[in-house]
This record gives sequence, structure tokens and C-alpha cells, in this order.
Amino acid sequence: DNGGDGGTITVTKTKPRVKRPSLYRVLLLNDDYTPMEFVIHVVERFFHKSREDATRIMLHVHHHGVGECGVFTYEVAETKVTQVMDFARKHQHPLQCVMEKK
Ligand code: TYC
Repeated sequence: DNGGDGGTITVTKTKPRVKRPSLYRVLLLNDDYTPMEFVIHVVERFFHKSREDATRIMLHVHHHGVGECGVFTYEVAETKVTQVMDFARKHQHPLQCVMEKK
């Protein structure tokens, strides 16, 4: 840049700084009442999993108490949690969905 006064030209180099966003796991929690078929549907619908993968995830949660449906940036993870919780409440199931920082 030439300051405009006919003086010295200054060239400033800024290194491109890239920062990776923090990632969050979205988890489903087991309970005794939500039907298995409903959980499979939730995993298919909100996490875009195949019927086979959704069934595996549901059974993992059923047997281990908690299981991962996906890993997302903060805002996307928050949206998934809200969508699942709203959908479960609408259908009067106690299904719980939470997010945790990786
Ligand atoms: N434990 C439930 C049942 O036996 C099924 C279930 C699986 C519920 C996963 C919630 O996140 C869950 N009907």
C-alpha cells in the first residue's frame, strides 16, 4: 500500500488462520418405555441412517444405556437434540437425546 503521500510502500502479509470447529457427539439414552420401533424411526429420520444402522444404534443404546447417533458442530448438534426431543414429546415418549463435547 502506498500511503498516498508519495512515501514508502508497505506490504503487509497476514497468514490465513484456519480454525477447526469443536465437535459434539449426539447421544440417545435408554429408557424402559420408548418403543424400539420409535427409536429406529428417530435415528433414520433425524440422523439419516439406514434401517440396518439405525437398528444397530437402537440395540446398542438398549443394551449399554447410551449410544452415539452422529458427530456435528455445535449448532447442528443442538438442532438435532431439539428436533429429537420435540418429536419424542409430541409422541409422548420419554426418549432423551443429549450432546457432549468430543
Ligand atoms: N429400552 C427400550 C425398550 O425396551 C428401547 C429403547 C432403545 C429406548 C433405545 C430408548 O434410546 C432408546 N422398549
